Amino acid sequence: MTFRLPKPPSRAVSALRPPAFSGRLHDARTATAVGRWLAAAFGVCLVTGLVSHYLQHPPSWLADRLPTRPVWGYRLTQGLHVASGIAALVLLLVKLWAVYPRLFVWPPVRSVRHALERLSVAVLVATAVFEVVTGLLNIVEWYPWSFSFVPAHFAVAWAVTGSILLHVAIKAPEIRSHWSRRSKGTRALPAEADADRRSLLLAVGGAVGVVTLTTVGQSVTSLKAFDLLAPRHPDHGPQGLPVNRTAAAAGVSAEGLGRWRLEVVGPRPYTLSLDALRAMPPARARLPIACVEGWSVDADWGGVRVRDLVERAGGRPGRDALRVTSLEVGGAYRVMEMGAEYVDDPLTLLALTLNGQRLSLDHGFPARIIAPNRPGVLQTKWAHRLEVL
Ligand SMILES: Nc1nc2c(c(=O)[nH]1)N[C@H]1C(S)=C(S)[C@@H](COP(=O)(O)O)O[C@H]1N2
Ligand SMILES: [Mo]
Repeated sequence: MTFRLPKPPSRAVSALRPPAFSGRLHDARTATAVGRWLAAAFGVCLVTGLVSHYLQHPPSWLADRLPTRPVWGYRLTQGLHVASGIAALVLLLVKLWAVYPRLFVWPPVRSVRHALERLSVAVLVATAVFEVVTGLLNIVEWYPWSFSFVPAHFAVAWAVTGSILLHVAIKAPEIRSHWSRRSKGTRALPAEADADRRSLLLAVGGAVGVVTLTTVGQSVTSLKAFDLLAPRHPDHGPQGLPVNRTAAAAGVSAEGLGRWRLEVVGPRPYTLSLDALRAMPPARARLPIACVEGWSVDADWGGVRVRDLVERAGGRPGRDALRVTSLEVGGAYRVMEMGAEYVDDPLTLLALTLNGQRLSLDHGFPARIIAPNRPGVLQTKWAHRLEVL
């Protein structure tokens, strides 16, 4: 591959001329080959991102009808979301490298149509980079910006989707002629570059494979030995489980917990001490914590069925929703609501133990919520008040 500098300008105007690119891989066939994998990664990201969004913020008609099975559903979709997002990062860099010489097309604008096309590509690049970069920084919990991650990432997802669809529509003739094993039609390309292209695509596939293998162990625990690059390791944390927000960060301290009482508000409100709660009919469940940031781990939880607590307060499991409030002082996850389907599920617990031990303070002592097929952010720790709605 060669990169030729522009010839010395003979006249003033040619000083403005762009560099000449003679690299054989900066062509439409490479762009198509990488682009379709990138589009597939973005497609998986969109679908799994929507699942995550609607599990967290269901519209009212869906609020009491979310599926609580399979219990590992969110673990799968969110694991895919983060893995496909990480793969998209690699693919996006290669795609941008393949097409960047087009930044220098001359003249920069040929017609109104051409100007609009270039504008649509600018929007596509900006929104795609925004999604991948904000997603990546979110999984390492670094927020070097002032906007709120979730609404921004959600809104821009639609802008990327629209830009991709528009781009595919505009480029449809080129995509079609370079899709199959040999480029066809009037824009057929010389075959010499094919060997180089095969090497490039092999390297890209290898890079995606390595990046995936060294991060996916954060959610696919059978591959945890290879989890070298992900921000979390499934085993690292108290009681064999990572912690996103510690008790200290949430402003919850061990002092004062001696006076802790569970308050249950409903037609027949009551309060329970921790000992009284421990004396209730015990229940167990093996369920994952599946964090929106992509890590997830299965654990054995023991405690009391939320259904039993609601029934005792005169609530109607299967009909009534529930609001759970944490001891946490501030924070976006202090108050959580769950629909009737989760309240009713026998696997939804107010957990008191984790893997056979009393919950540690960082995992939500004295009591936390654990429910099947729910995003980790809704598995409220340090619960102290349940309100039947
Ligand atoms: N009160 C409260 N509960 C919370 C959180 C929080 O910030 N505050 N974080 C949630 C998030 S994002 C996750 S992934 C799980 C993690 O639970 P763990 O720390 O026990 O592993 O707790 C959830 N429960
Ligand atoms: Mo989380």
